[in-house]
Amino acid sequence: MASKRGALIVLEGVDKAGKTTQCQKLVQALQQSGRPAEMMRFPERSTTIGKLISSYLEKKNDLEDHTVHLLFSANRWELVPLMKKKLEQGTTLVVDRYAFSGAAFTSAKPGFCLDWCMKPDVGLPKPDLVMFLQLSPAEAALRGQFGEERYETSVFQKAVQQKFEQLMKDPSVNWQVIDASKSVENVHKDITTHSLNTINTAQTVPLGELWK
Ligand code: ADP
Ligand code: 2DT
Repeated sequence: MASKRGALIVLEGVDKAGKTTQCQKLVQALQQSGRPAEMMRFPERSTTIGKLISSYLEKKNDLEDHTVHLLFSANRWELVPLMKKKLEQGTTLVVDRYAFSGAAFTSAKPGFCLDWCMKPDVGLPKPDLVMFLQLSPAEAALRGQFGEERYETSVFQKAVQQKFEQLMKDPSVNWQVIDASKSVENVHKDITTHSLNTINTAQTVPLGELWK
């Protein structure tokens, strides 16, 4: 019998919602309970494409908006073979941002529509679960100042939040909204419950294709 595949689990949300904190805690909890799991993040800044994106985000270079959008997508596509291999080997992948951030951030810029922004990511491995960490701008502000990178302003983050809300209306994606205003431990409990259910069901269904 073929071995059981891992689940593709994505955490999304606006800046400071707790995505990185929760991805790390989830991977640790899964590993401690004997389930193979690894964390990934997008953008993955270590590749050649990722380095271009990183210097754009750090405002060290300027890139035309369509171009950088396609680079973010290419940065996901270049990791697809590795993702598929790990999933097939039974490793659950916990991913900090994915195509949803791609579509939400670019479509929050003037002159872009959500539909165009989704197109380059059509056919990517479809997450078995996407958890959206919901946090109001006021609560996010309590978690500290915005950093120095591109997009880190409250006006832009509000526009991004609205785009995420549009994306969450799509019933072809398994969205779960998580109340990210709770304590780190309580958010972790909610995320773990959803993830364990997903890991069990993913074993019996093939990996899907996103937005197809
Ligand atoms: P993101 O990856 O979504 O930007 P982080 O995980 O980096 O968010 O967390 C942003 C900041 O908020 C960090 O200082 C982190 O320690 C803090 N934080 C994360 N989760 C919570 C929580 N549930 N309650 C309070 N502070 C939190
Ligand atoms: P962090 O590394 O702090 O998550 O910031 N982004 C991300 C896009 O504009 N498009 C994408 O496809 C992705 C994955 C979100 C990364 C910043 O890059 C934005 C914040």
